[in-house]
Amino acid sequence: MKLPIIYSDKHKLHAPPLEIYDDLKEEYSEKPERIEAIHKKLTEEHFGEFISPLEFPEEVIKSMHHRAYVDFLSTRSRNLKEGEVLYPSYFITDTYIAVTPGTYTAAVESVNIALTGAQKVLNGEKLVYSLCRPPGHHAEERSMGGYCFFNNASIAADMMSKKGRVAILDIDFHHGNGTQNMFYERSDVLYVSIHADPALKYPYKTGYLDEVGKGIGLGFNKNYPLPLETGDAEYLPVLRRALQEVQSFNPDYIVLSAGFDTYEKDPIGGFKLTVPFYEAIGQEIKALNISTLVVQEGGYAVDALGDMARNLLKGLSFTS
Ligand code: Q9C
Ligand code: ZN
Repeated sequence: MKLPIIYSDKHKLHAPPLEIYDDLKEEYSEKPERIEAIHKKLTEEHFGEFISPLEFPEEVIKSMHHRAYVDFLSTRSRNLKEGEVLYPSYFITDTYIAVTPGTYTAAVESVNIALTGAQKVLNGEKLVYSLCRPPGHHAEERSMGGYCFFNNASIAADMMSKKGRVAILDIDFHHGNGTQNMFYERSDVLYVSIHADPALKYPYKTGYLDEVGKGIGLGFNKNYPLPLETGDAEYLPVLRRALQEVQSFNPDYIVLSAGFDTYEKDPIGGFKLTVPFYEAIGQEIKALNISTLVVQEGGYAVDALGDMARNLLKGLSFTS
């Protein structure tokens, strides 16, 4: 049985030229080539079967995002003329992110990719890869940020939570502030994240050890902030502890927010993980023997993304 990989080329509609950072304009790191590099590698290696996403009603997005934010993004994006770029000042948590005429369509498609994957896992697939772009884990209920518009993994996890217990494991280099916030006061979805110390790296405001959930959600949020320069050897025991946390929650499903910006040569990261190590990460997760939806988040070293994705999936695969 081939690994289902949910993919659409509509992400190319979102390709802002520049991001603004501390008053500097630089190339937009979150570019279409990222997903195309992964698509190309997995195609060449006949790794998995590419499947187009289904369409889901906008109301599903509005079940996790405030409708005023969704409507704002929809209107502002679609009212732009070709070639226009908007740097919004509302419903946003930082200065990097840019909106183009195709942004809303691409962001909705990214959610559809996650939801199509979620549905397949609910229907009994043990492993599905949702090749989402734009990424999602920095998107909060009423704000975009960190290259993210809608929180693909959270919307998928919420849908899956109606059928069973869901643990979200976030291994992107950055803390998933959006995902944490969305489930902070819930006990039916566990959020566990391993990421760079937010005192030093984006998103700065969240991702600290003492954020452990609130109210009924107390104890169902767990952060593992790590120092810069963290390598394979230091990462592995932390991953194992995080996975113990996941296992003791006894989930029916795992949603893996998979970022490859932990890679040693990532241009905006700061860890030192090597390309072969992503297979070990996959194997550790697979050892739990829990149905897993992999949702693509960050990762900006375009030339190595295909190899990292293949290695992670190889480690996660039950067949090979
Ligand atoms: N000039 C994700 O990985 N900082 N988002 C960029 C580069 C923003 C990353 C600074 C980091 C956001 C999904
Ligand atoms: Zn990231």
